[in-house]
Amino acid sequence: MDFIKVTEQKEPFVALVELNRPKELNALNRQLMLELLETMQTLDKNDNVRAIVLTGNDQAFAAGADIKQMADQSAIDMLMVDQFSTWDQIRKTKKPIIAAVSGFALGGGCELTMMCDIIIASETAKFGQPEIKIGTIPGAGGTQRLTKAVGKSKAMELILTGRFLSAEDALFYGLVSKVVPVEMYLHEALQLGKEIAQQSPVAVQLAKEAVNRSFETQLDEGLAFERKNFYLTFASADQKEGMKAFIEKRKPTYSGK
Ligand code: DAK
Repeated sequence: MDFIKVTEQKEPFVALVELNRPKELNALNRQLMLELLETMQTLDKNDNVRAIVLTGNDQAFAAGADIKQMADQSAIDMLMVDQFSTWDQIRKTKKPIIAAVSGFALGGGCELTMMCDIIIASETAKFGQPEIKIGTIPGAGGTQRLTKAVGKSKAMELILTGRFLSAEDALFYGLVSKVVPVEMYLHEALQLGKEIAQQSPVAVQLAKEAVNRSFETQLDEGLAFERKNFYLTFASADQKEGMKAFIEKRKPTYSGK
């Protein structure tokens, strides 16, 4: 792997995935996205990993898809080669992903943070969809996910002007769940990952699916989906262990079965 670094932290099972193309502000070229997809698919299958933290560096989470690689492409090239399908597949990762964001999270970088499940930001984080400034529009979910996260008026303002959203404003509008000093964002995200990793992996996966379903369905259908996943947790040893441990006043030990 040239552009992705993975570190597994044992007890309790959090994997740290770092985007590693610092000179280009982690611009997301094809190779990096393929490596990221392969990494996510491998971690998804690894029983020792129960939560994933995805980060860049203090200066940039990612400044977008690689403009130099895209500039001369034709619409038909993009349609037929379907090189962007990696983005859709990364979204299918079943384990929880926490984005730890500092510096630029722009264009595809911002869209990648929104494909994650939780965003923790440093005070220096800058979110934006500046594609309009280079004559195009968001292509990996920005018009949809940013609108759902911050509301229509703010999303329109950001997408039609290319302005950046500060960490403080991102918190105000509900795009991120916490803002901390730059020295702390990674630690904060890893701590959150550890807390999630202590829960039943079966329940975590079913809960993630159910929350995500709320973006795709009407309320009735979403509620029915949630109900089925709730019932399904009762087929797990973890649910039996969790409730038994509560009654016996001890900490549960989850097997992920
Ligand atoms: N692509 C390629 N290189 C980039 C880059 C990018 N997005 N962003 C930065 N770099 C490179 C710069 O070219 C420069 O390289 P050298 O010239 O030194 O070789 C180096 O990183 C440092 O950047 P700057 O010198 O520009 O640094 P500054 O601090 O002055 O400015 C900046 C930082 C982030 C404000 C600026 O670099 C910038 O505006 N970057 C571009 C931001 C942007 O427009 N992002 C959106 C790109 S379009 C899709 C999936 C994804 C997408 C579309 C479809 N499908 C699934 C269909 C995504 C599209 C996009 O993201």
